[in-house]
Amino acid sequence: MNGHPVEAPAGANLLEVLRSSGFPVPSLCYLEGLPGIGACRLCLVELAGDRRLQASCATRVREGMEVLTHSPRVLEARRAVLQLMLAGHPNDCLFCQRSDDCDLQALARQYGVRSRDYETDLRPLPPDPSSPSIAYDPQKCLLCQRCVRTCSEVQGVEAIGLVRRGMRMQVSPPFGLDWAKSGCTYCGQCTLVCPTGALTEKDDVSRVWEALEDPTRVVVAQIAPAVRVSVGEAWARGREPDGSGIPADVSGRLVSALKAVGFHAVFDTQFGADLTIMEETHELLARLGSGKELPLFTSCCPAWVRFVELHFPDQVHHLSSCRSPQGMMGSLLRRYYPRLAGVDPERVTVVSIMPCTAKKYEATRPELGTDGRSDVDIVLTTRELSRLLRQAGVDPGALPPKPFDDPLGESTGAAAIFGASGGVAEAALREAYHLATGQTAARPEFHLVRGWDDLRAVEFDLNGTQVRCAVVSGLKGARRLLETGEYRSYDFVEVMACPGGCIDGGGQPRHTPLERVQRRGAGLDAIDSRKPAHTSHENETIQRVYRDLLGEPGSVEAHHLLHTSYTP
Ligand code: HC1
Ligand code: SF4
Repeated sequence: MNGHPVEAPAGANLLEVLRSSGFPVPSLCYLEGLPGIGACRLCLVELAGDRRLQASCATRVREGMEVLTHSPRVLEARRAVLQLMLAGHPNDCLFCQRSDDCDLQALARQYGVRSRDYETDLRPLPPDPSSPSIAYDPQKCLLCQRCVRTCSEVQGVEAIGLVRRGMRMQVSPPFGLDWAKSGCTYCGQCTLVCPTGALTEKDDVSRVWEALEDPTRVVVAQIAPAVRVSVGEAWARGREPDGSGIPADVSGRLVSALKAVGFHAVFDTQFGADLTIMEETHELLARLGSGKELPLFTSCCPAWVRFVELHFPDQVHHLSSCRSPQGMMGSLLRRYYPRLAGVDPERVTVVSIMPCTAKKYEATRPELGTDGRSDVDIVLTTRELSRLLRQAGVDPGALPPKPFDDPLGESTGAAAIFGASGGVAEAALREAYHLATGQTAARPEFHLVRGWDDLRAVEFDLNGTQVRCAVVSGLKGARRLLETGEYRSYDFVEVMACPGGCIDGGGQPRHTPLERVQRRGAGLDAIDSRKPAHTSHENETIQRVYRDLLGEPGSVEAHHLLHTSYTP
């Protein structure tokens, strides 16, 4: 490799071998873990004895091969490829959402492409604004197919593909359907891999500014579990408290920052997660008792709920009737918080800060509001939160932490782990054990449901009641579970649409290697360990809300405010 001897297993992917040998060959189409398809032509290399340059992502290593990764021919070819990509690309980088982290822009800079050498007409393709979560601008699309392959080969959803030919080729759902009418679940994994501004979260930052600037509005925020271990990556790197590389919990700094931006109060979605566990565990034990509608499917991931509704409508009765923690919090912020704070509920604007694009869609669903009205007004992803704070000129890393506002800011460790795959199941098992035995003991074996493979199945004995649990991470595994009928072997099934759970949600910072996703998960476990309580009923505010408002888990009022139903 460039004159250096390198050892690699025969048949290994050449691009991977080059990258791990210190030659970071560029690519805009390659996806780690999937076969290379040589679509973007940027990973071209020169092979001794071969007249043509070869795409390294689609080349296998063989004994004795001699590879040049930056010969004059290679560099000229890469510049030409970039020039051709830019020729058909809109010239609006200054205004593009990806302006600060566009892979195409970074490569143009790296290869010294400083002028537009070819002019062509832009492709006559309008954007698709139909999805409440994801925006697609075909003019910015390089047809690299990362999104298409992520949707089909990683997620098993197959909602999008390449359609038409020539200048009119674009990514689209089949039959010219809108994204909103397609099989897209809004998980947003496509927005994590898009190299340009073609696929992005729907940007709602300006709606937050409008609310903050309106003196009649009382603007309150809730922050999801997974955001506090990812958003600080930009400003907390190297400042982790114990040097372990485990991300610090930056929720206190976020509370300070949001207050500085103008939010009236900042609450914790983890309170909603504890409440979800109270309701969902009650529902699980009721279904186990009656033997009906088992298994119970978790319902806090809106992309999974939509996946079941669109792709397996005859299974919707398995979904828990519980709204998600975001939804339960929304309901309380509309009805309980105004009563405590003495404000007119009509004046409250609820903003959720989520690691997730699908939560935008969830907030618009009439089934997940109360009396036909949405309980969450605006959802910002982690990426939009960073933009909001940048626009405001607020540096959370420099602010002293503040606690969440009372009383909907209290949470147990069980709520923190919601953000990683298996966390909802582990939290529910802790509570179910308490309900079955009256004890609140640490049960380390419940941790067995956590992990990184796409399906984990574990059986537990809860005081004589056997509970067969399955935890699925990623929709590809979920499809397999439902298609094969394997789901019938379980009593309780947790599915999170994003591989690894919300810590690598579709609204999280991009370019995250698995190792950093795993550190985010370790960050949530560290929060769980530091909390004085690890089981949801130990949350004293939860007990107070049941006394003041709801009665008991599963009550009529709890159903009115915290549950929903889905129709096939
Ligand atoms: Fe999630 Fe959840 S864990 S779904 O990923 O149940 O988004 O973090 O907020 O609602 O709590 C997301 C995360 C989040 C909900 C909780
Ligand atoms: Fe959203 Fe989390 Fe579901 Fe991903 S796993 S779609 S981030 S709720």
